[in-house]
Amino acid sequence: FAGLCAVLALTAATTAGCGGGSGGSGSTSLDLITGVKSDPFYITMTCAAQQEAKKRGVHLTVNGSAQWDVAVQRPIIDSVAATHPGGLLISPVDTAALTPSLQQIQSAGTKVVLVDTEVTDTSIGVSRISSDNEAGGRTAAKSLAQLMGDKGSAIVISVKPGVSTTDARIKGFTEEMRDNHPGITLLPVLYDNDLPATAASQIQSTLAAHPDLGGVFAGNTNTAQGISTGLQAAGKQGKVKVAAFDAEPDEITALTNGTLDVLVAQDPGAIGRQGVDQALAAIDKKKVTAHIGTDMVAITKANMDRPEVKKFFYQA
Ligand code: T6T
Repeated sequence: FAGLCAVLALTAATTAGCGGGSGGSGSTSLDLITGVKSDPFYITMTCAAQQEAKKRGVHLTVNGSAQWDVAVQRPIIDSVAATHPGGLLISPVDTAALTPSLQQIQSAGTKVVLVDTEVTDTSIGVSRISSDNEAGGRTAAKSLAQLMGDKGSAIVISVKPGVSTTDARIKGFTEEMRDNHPGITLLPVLYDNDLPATAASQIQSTLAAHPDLGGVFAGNTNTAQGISTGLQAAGKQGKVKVAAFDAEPDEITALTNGTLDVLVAQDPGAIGRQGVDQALAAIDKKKVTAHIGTDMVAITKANMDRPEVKKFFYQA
């Protein structure tokens, strides 16, 4: 996945892969720390943020964790704090463990904007920008239930407990199934630590224990990739129905070949653009919006060629 934009984004100052330059020569400096730097969701967010920073004439430095891990992201936050940026856009990988580091950078004067993921402490951040993940989880449940004819057993595989976005997706999914699709039995949720190989082996062991498995909800990109691989290895692609979050290139391929059935795509570009705008509004003492919800769309094989749907495909 390490596309040109991602590679260049690591160097922060030069970002030609995203359309030329990370920012202007103004004195305002912003930082962006994403969840996982090689994830197409965050690549798409980063490129849009860089374009917006350039348009607004500010410098944006980009960082991201190598994997979904508090121990990897915390030192990045702490080293950015030492540079005293005007604003920090961050996707924290945990709802609680990073709060002390974020409190520290915020109390030193940096305007913090939470992009995509959030922390539970509501005193952190001048603005929070994300999809309505709970609603996305409900959409996934409705689509999956329909594909399963409202009967059979299904499983959720997701990243880790303590991630605001994916926890909200699981909540929306399980509540929708419980309240409106009683014919579907949910197996206990499994967590893959954002590792496709783990998701692949989890789906294969689930199939071995429950050969009647009818449906899967994949909580994000890496999970969906692992589930696709696992179902293909077990010869179950197309037989077990899958609803997944996100729309990165491998997921689009899997939708085309019938391994995945529904993708709940987000608009990471809008999250990145609005993140820059909200941070600058806070720095300039202008009106800041505390919560911004961005669009989502459910993509299927039937609608994936429409331009209004294609614009949600992520870049890599
Ligand atoms: O689903 C996105 C993001 O919204 C989530 O917080 C973490 O996983 C992704 O980056 C996709 O891999």
